[in-house]
Formats: sequence, C-alpha cells, structure tokens
Amino acid sequence: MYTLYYSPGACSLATQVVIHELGQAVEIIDKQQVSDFSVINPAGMVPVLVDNGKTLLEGAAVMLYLLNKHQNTMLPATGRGREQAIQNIMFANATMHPAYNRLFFIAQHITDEKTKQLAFDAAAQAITGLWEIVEQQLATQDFLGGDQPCAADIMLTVYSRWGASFPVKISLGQSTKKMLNVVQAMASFKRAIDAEQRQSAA
Ligand SMILES: N[C@@H](CCC(=O)N[C@@H](CS)C(=O)NCC(=O)O)C(=O)O
Repeated sequence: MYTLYYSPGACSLATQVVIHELGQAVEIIDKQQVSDFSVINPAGMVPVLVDNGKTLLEGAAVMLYLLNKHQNTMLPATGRGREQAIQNIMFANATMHPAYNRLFFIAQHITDEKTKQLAFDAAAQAITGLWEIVEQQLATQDFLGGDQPCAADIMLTVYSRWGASFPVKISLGQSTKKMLNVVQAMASFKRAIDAEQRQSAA
C-alpha cells in the first residue's frame, strides 16, 4: 500500500486520482497532521509518496514513478506517444502549476489592494494564455491523452479548480471546459475528493 501526504485540494489530489486509476491501494495523510513535515520533505511541499519505506518527492517525478511501475495506457511504453505524454506531464507540473502558484503568492504577500489586483490580473492573463495552448491541443482530440484522460489531463483539472479562490477571471475554451468536466466526473476523481474530505472530517 502506498502512503500519500497531501493538502486538501492541492496538486497531491492528482497523484491520488492516478493511484486509483492504476488500481493501487493508498493511505492518505494530511500534511497538517504531521508534527514536523520538514523531516518528510525539507521543501515542505506535497505530494510526497512513500512506497515500501522509499520516499518520493516532486509531483512530476512521483507521477512518472507510478506510471512506469504499473501497467496503464496513460504512459505508452515507447515512441512518440510516450514522449508526448511526458511532455504533457511536464507542461502541467512545470508550466501551468507555477503559473497558478503566482495567485497564492500574490494573495499572501502583496498588501496594497490596488497593486494586488494588478498582480492578480497579470497572473490570470498568463494562466489564460496557457489554457489557450491546451485548447489548441484539444482541437483534434478530447484529452491531452488522446481519446482517454491521461495524467496531464488529471493534473490540469486539479489546478483549474484553484482559480475560484481568487478575484480573477481566467478564460477557458469550450474543449478545455469539456475535458475538465469529464475528468471531474471520473469515479477516481470523486473518490479522491471524498477521501480527502473524510480524512479532514475525522
Ligand atoms: N515542485 C513541487 C511543487 C509542489 C507544490 O507547489 N505543492 C504545493 C501544493 S499544490 C504545496 O505543497 N504547498 C505548500 C502547502 O500546501 O503547504 C512539486 O511538483 O511537487
């Protein structure tokens, strides 16, 4: 059984969804429940995956570890499909995720209201630009993974939910909205959210 350290609604939600998609058992632990989380991850971040005493850090690395370990159709074994799937995971983790991080940073660190809104608007514009790239990719296929959701679709869906917590307008194309709705309706996605909520209520 895997152990996954998470924060509610954070990027670790995507890790949990993929673990369910792979048919693997997972125990989830809210990082707030850990007395000194920096012992587990010095960077203080989730996701952290523990597999048989081995600790894995960094969302994209964790995702690739899981997809390489268990048979699945989300990460093809060879060829262009594999390269594209890895590129999509990196786009999600290293490009879209940091773009959303700016919203959290602005909310936390800018106190002047006018400056804060200007910064929010600039960050939202950058995020919208990245969603336009996703929309272009979805012009010829329903998901970044082709005709089935892949890890990158799941990661992007988790990040898309963060915008609602800030006073920003992030525009999404029609194909993108459709992809996000399908992913959020997946049994594995609902199960992961339920598990986080049950854990928080306990
Ligand atoms: N590069 C890291 C970034 C992870 C990250 O930013 N995680 C956020 C949640 S989405 C986090 O743990 N923030 C601190 C917190 O929630 O306390 C990764 O990909 O794992």
